[in-house]
Amino acid sequence: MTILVTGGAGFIGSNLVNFLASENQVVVIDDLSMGKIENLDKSFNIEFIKGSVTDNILMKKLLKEKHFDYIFHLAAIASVADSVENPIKTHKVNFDSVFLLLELIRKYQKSLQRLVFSSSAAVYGDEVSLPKKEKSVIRPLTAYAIDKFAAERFVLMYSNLYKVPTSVVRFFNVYGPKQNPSSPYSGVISIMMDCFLKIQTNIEAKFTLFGNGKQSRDFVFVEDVLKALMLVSKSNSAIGEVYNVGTGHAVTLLDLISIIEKTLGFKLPVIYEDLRLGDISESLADISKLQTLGYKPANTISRGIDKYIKYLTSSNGYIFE
Ligand code: UD2
Repeated sequence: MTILVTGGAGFIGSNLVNFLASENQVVVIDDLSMGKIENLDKSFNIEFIKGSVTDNILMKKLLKEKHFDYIFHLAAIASVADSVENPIKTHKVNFDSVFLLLELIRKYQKSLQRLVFSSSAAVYGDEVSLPKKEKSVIRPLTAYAIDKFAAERFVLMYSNLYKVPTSVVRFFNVYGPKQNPSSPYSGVISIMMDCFLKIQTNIEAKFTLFGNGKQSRDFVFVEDVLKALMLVSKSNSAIGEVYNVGTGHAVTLLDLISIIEKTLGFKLPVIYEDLRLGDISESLADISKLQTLGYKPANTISRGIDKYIKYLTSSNGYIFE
């Protein structure tokens, strides 16, 4: 198979690309704004193109010249805070690129088996009912969430009106190897792990906890996310459908810290600060729809943390199960 992964040098993208490259030809497009070329395995099956999904000329050339069996659109400005600061800039990446891709697929990719668009639990906003089902109230509160939801609707519309085979996944809090901890809005587990690595190498570091730590999230290990992506992309019944990707279990940040401390055998130094503006207190996915495709998350939070620590402390890289 020939597979295009946009944002393929980023966190979820690179894990997906390395996994797919064992048996497929994978083309990666990434502008390396957040991703890193080092995230990608050295493989003859991976072709890397440095460029932006917002570059109409580049995207047209790519979609016109190559034929893809599957496309995973993972390129995005992932930081909600960036979308609040720069809504026009983030709109170009998080919405316009999706629209452009859909049009190019409609014109040039007649044999595409699936486009999987990655959306986010952010579309649910601050509506309090839990767990979130795909049919729960949508209340997107930021440019990021509105762009994701609008793009979702276009992706589904192209399936309904033009018979482009598409599916949408809504990621909850994904964590695991290759997540970049460089921004304060990076995934909280990557920031904790960065702290841990510094302490291990005798660099002073403290973890800043926003709020009292009782807020909870549905943290899903990237390996389970890859399984979800495979199931959604391969299943005919997933065409024109939206799926939550989580575990169906939530943990509080305080519980998370004690799980990490137990695994590491030492305390994480914590500084408490005020809750972030707009922070939601609880998030939890209802994954029953994804389960109908055969999804079964294999990693509890303890197991995922354990694997993540093994990855960080091993020089041999990480082999997915
Ligand atoms: C996640 C998504 C975001 C959006 C949102 C929708 C990630 C990385 N972000 O934001 O894109 O979809 O869900 O609801 O998946 N925290 C700390 N210290 C830190 C960093 C974070 O205490 O150094 C707290 C933070 O205030 C929050 C929790 O940890 O209560 C999780 O933060 P996050 O940034 O990992 O993810 P979240 O749920 O805010």
